[in-house]
Amino acid sequence: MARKFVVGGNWKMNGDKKQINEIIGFLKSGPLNQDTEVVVGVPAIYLELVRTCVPASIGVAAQNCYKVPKGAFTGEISPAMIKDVGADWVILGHSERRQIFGESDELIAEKVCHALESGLKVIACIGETLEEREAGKTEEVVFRQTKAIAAKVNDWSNVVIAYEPVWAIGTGKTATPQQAQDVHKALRQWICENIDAKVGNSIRIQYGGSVTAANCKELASQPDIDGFLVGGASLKPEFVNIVNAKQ
Ligand code: G2H
Repeated sequence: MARKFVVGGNWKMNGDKKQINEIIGFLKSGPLNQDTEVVVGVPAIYLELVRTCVPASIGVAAQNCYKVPKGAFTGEISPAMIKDVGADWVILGHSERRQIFGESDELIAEKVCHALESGLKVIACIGETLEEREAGKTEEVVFRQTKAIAAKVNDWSNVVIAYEPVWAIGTGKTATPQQAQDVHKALRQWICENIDAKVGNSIRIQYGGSVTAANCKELASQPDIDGFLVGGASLKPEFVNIVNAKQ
């Protein structure tokens, strides 16, 4: 079965009610390609507001959650809470969580496992740093990050992987379509060989890292790129063009 193109907007720690209204405005005007699944990753405090205002066809994601349902974890939110306010996705393992907040492969895997068990869909982010790429370790790193998740997760049907090379995030330096395709293809093959061929062929792998209206079409034409996770450009009307990138 063909993999449905999926485009996520990761707003990160951006937006206030005024800006969110503007974003909702261009999402509603679209038009958005009906064959593409769209998800917006929203700061936790605005999840309920956004869920109430965006069309039901657009998924709403938290940008993080903890690995247990409730308890003495000051400042954290649980998948149960995300579901309680009507959101249905969570982005986990973003490189900013890994690098700034020190999240390990193991913690991310535990979060992915608990989020899935709680009924959320997960965008699980992986990707190498510039140092790792230059040392020829790109595949080793993305396979290791995926393997950590595979150690805890059996059912991958509600998982989307976002391959986001850290050197391309927010830097304006996009991976070339060929660089991205090479990693996506190698990762799919690794999943086929090490997890399950059915999972490898059906799992959607997004590319993330400085995706814009200007570079999205060529990236979208690559056979193993099944969508995008978009940061900066998801706050602007050009996000509509990125949603519509797949021809
Ligand atoms: C990568 C991406 C969204 P940007 O972090 O996850 O951000 O498009 O700003 O590079």
